[in-house]
Amino acid sequence: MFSKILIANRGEIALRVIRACREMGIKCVCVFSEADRGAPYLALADESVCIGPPPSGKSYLDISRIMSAAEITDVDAIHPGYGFLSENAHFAEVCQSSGITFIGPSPEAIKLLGNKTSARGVAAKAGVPLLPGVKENVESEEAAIEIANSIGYPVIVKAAAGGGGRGMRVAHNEIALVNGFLQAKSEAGLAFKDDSVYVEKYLEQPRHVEIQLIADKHGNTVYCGERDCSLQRRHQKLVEEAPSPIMTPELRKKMGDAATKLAKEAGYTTAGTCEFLVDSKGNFYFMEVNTRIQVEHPVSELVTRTDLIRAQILAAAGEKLPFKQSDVEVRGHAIECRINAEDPDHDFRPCPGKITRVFVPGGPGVRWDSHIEAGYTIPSTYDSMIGKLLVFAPDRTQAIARMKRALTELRIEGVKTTTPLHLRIMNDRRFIEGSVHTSYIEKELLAK
Ligand code: MV4
Repeated sequence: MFSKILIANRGEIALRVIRACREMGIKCVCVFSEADRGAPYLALADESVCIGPPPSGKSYLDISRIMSAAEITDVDAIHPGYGFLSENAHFAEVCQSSGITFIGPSPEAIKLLGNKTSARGVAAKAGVPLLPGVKENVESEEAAIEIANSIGYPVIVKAAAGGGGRGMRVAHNEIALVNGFLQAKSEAGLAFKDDSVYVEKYLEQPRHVEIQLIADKHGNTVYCGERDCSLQRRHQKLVEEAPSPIMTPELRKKMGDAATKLAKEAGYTTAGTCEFLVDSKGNFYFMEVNTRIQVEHPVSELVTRTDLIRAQILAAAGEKLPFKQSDVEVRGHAIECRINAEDPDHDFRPCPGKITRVFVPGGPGVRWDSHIEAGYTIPSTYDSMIGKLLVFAPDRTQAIARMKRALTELRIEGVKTTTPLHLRIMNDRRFIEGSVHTSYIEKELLAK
């Protein structure tokens, strides 16, 4: 097992990894930028090292600064958290060649699954359902039109190197397709330095359901149920829950087996997520693979009674998974609300600044994953998520009641937060019914 891990991240996920390390008896080093100097979570690490100025390009995204900190502190492994360098194959390679374990999949698996076109190839080989479309990238407007004519409109043009909704265009007819094709291509070229795009059937009002995977280096791959992340705004998730309100044991097994096969086909190890779009009839289609631990992993931890960060570290260290598929049972219901320092009344503009007062909810079935405290100043340099409020209850109805209670207890003063919007969602008829889709927040709830 590792004796010391460097955490190449900040905020709540850095704290989540510190907590896992402490419980596992592993020492940990936290790197920080000038903007995070003095942040309270740093005191909980065994060591902390300043790696540069606030801009992430000169700190949390600077591979040479992080590797220097790793060498100075003599760590065995690096945990990348989410965002920043977590899905950077080059960083995973640098770690490998420096003799430091990257706590994540191999550089080859990151590359293979990071590109949507090659990931679709892996999915096809593993027999995972794909939306109608073609296997290869689409090179011309004429080729795009030909595909659209054969699969029928609407279609979607997606950047092969994309993710999180960038470089995407929906087309309901030929004119929109030609424009969308050129726009997606130029957006992708600028954003990812790779302008390849592909075309597939556009699914209207789908749900976003993702399968949590964990795999060791001995060929054991296990899925830990699913999360429903349909409630998003501009591709930023707001609320996640497990199980999905539309799930049945049969569908879970089908989706879980499909994701497991895909992971095995890719030689995947450690923690990852296979994302699917699900239509109103319960048909599911491969969307993409996230080769990192995700923000919303705690909802899966709660319903499967696992510690995914611990399992991820064990797997990276070459140990066998501490559980097998038959040990993983989905029980109860978990909901997560992302608490962002944003003003929902002013187009969700970020509200960095000093938090003057905090009251953290507690009581039965409440979990608060956050690095904030009263007196903490939220830097303006990074994302605005300041905490994740989670509840766990025997069923969905009780989980919603518990979340309403916890949101009412939560007090964060000094900055605006998304808490009132979450209360509105918890009281929304369509959310309560479980009948939302991926455009619900933008097209319906916020449009009201
Ligand atoms: C789609 C889709 C409908 N049909 N693909 C958005 C993020 C990117 N990973 C893929 N996305 C979508 N792909 C087909 N063929 C709808 C979306 C989509 C979406 C998906 C999940 C969660 C929120 C979303 C919001 C808008 C569009």
